[in-house]
Amino acid sequence: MKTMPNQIDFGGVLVDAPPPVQLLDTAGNLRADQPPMTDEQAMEGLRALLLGRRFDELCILLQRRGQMVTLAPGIGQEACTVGSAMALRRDRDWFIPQYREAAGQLYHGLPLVQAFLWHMGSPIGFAIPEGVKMMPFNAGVAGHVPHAVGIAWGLKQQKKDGVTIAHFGDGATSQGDFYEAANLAGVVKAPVILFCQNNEWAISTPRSLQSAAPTLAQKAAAFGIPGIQIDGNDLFAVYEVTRRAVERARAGEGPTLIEALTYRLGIHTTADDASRYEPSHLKEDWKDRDPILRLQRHLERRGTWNANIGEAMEAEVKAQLDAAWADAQASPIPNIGESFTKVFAEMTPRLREQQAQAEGHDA
Ligand SMILES: Cc1ncc(C[n+]2csc(CCOP(=O)(O)OP(=O)(O)O)c2C)c(N)n1
Repeated sequence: MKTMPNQIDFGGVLVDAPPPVQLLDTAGNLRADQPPMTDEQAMEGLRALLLGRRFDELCILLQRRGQMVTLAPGIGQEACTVGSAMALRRDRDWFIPQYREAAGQLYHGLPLVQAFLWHMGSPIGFAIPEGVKMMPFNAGVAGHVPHAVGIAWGLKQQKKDGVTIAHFGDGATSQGDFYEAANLAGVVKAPVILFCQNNEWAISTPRSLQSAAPTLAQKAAAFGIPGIQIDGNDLFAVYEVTRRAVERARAGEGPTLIEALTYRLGIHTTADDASRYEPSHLKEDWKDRDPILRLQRHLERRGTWNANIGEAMEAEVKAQLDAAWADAQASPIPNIGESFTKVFAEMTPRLREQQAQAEGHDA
């Protein structure tokens, strides 16, 4: 069925979805005839949201105790990463994170113990296991977007059927790397999804000072690719719109820019004190739009979720986190020189030099 740009086709029923696309309202009411996934999938999504949330909360506590390095939690933004990861195939589609995407990375196959290890600064955490289609997180804002486009273009050249997705923030859309990568992606029709989590802040820079463009999605017009604004706290909207973007990419139609409207409910990083610049009422205003609450409300109405089921899920997630944290603590503390060995498949002369310097001897 031919759909208009702002319509979504659910089993033959066309739903008007003016931007931002929203399929679940904040009360958990479905704004379409049918949900885009089964209740079973939605429960799996809910569990992934919860795992991401509890992982981030635990890591903040561990960082405060001095057991972890500076980290960037994704609290409040989990639907963006989990919903988009649910639209990928783990065995061939690549998830390329910025630095706040743990929830989606765990869903896409990153072992939990590794997620703990990377926050402990261990190079073991950054060595993505064979078969997991993912890059380690990247602290340089937008620095990974060219890689996502490059991998996608490479897959296309090799006639492989995979796509890539790059996650980044509103601030990243002001970076040269973003423009250069998105422009090339449009020209070569790279099978890539450019997923912007507009969480309203780039550390202390509010969205209003980031760009004079009314939406970030409209930047897509300059690259000759579609841009769509969605409700990033709505797991269903994120899943469905990403799924369609992935389908387009697989069909050879090229990239899509998705701007997901969300909010940073937590801190920028553990090195940040948001109370110095963020009006406190904003977080309060957004709390009711929490992606976890919204999905629970929806599933409760369908008879799939209730407080008891919620408690059991919490207990299961906690046990999973406790076990992985115990494994991470038991992991050997690597020698500082090992930090240099996982950068490329083969170490370059410059890396060898840096490794020797760090270890305190001549190369
Ligand atoms: C290239 C680069 N410039 C500056 C920084 C410092 N920095 C770290 S996070 C950040 C804000 C990024 O904001 P945004 O892209 O909106 O993502 P968010 O952190 O909100 O997820 C900045 C400026 C950096 N890490 N990399």
